Amino acid sequence: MSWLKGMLDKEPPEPENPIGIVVIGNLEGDRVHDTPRDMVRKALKRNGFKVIDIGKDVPASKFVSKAKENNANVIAVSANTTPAKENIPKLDEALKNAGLKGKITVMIGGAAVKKPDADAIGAIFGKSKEEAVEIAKKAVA
Ligand code: B12
Repeated sequence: MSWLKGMLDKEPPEPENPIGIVVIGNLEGDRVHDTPRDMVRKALKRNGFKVIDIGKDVPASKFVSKAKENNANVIAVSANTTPAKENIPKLDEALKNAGLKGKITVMIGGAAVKKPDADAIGAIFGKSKEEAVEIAKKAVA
């Protein structure tokens, strides 16, 4: 499977002139599901974004500090387990503490979340990598 996956979906090169910067990770409580995040990261890179991947089981505060540090346009949160979904409100808190609330696009997807979970903190829900690309492109338009 990993051989097949590698053949089908190679890591795209870093874009030479990125159209925007995205920080992506699996929110704290999601310690294993890197496949959905990988798919979204690769789709974003293929579409011209510089993507900073901060990995799995990442606390909300780290998403925000990495976004600030890198002057990112978008925070992309993958939440594929219920414990990760329950940590979504911590993102809102971290954004407010950093003064980034309303100033950066936050998109959320993954098997454990639905639109109302994202709506609750004023984020945008995306159900696929295609929607992730669409949302990120709108954010930098
Ligand atoms: C493969 C898999 C695993 C693998 C992970 C391998 C890996 N390296 O990724 C393994 C076996 C390790 C695993 C473990 C567990 N899993 Co699991 N797993 C799955 C499974 C079968 C497929 C996930 C997958 O890779 N799909 C392929 C991707 C490409 O498709 P996708 O998920 O639809 O992704 C798209 C969208 O979600 C979206 N998207 C994803 N992230 C983002 C982010 C943004 C910003 C946007 C816009 C879009 C977006 O774009 C993606 C690409 O188009 C799902 C069930 C399912 N059918 O989804 C369960 C599932 C996610 N797992 C589940 C669970 C419960 C677990 C465990 C907790 C089980 C356990 N009791 O131990 C553990 C996790 C432990 C932990 N602490 O985190 C549950 C979660 C339910 C919940 N609400 O909590 C699911 C839904 C199964 C189920 N029906 O119960 N799992």
